[in-house]
Amino acid sequence: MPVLSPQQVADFQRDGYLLSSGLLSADELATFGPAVDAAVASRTVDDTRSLADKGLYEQSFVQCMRLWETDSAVAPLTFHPALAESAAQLLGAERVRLWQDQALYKEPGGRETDAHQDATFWPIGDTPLVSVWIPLAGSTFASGAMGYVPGSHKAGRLHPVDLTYTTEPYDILSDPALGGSTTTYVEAPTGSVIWHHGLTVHQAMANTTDAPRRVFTIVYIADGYPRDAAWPVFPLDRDGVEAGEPMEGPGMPIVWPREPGDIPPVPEVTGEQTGPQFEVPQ
Ligand SMILES: O=C(O)CCC(=O)C(=O)O
Repeated sequence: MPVLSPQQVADFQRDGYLLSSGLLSADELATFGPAVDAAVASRTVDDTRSLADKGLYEQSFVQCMRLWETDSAVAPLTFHPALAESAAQLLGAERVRLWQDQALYKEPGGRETDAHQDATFWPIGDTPLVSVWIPLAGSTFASGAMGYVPGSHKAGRLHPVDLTYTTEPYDILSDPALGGSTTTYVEAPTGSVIWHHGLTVHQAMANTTDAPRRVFTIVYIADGYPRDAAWPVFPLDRDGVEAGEPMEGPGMPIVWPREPGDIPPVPEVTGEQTGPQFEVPQ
């Protein structure tokens, strides 16, 4: 019995995003929330900078990647069967691989997340890609809700946005391909998650509350697609995947189908990637 209904899949295909509930139980949230908190605290223990001392990218969120590789209490969330099966439905794929997991904690006072498309950061060509955005205690307009330009995934790959401000970021919301469409912001009640297509233009509001907006995301790709180009990207380079070769390896394990509780071995070289996630291809 598929997890998502045909109507939910159709809504996702039309809009490029989908709010869904019932995939994570209250007990699971009560277990995974503190597990992700602990992982983020451990990864950031040496970072004593105030928000004001950080660059614009880091003022949007604290980003801790590939937590499944270092934190065994988080790994069952990364390989959560109902999430992985839902990803397979939305990707229209029989087999699905993990691209990455990450915590995105927007600190109190954290600025907005600038509008962008995810897939343009990576040399994956037209490989189907979908993300699930899991607010561990819900999200509100005040805490940093996500927003999506409905239907923007149909515009194809637009110019990548330099979220790190190494160069002036592309104003993707003004791209003619979006036809003037604007962002729809979505609050996610506790227990719900939001899916977005790899080409959906999305952004997030600032966190005006005095508590962090605690989010975990999992990014999935359909299995069986080749690397499209040689420009550097951590998961492919670590697993020695050359342009034209299938994207597979210990850092990109199959998440669906997979037996419940079967967590793959951690890749030999562990830890966070060295560069920023949102590296703009040169
Ligand atoms: O959580 C945010 O502020 C941004 C999330 C995002 O861009 C993503 O999940 O692709």
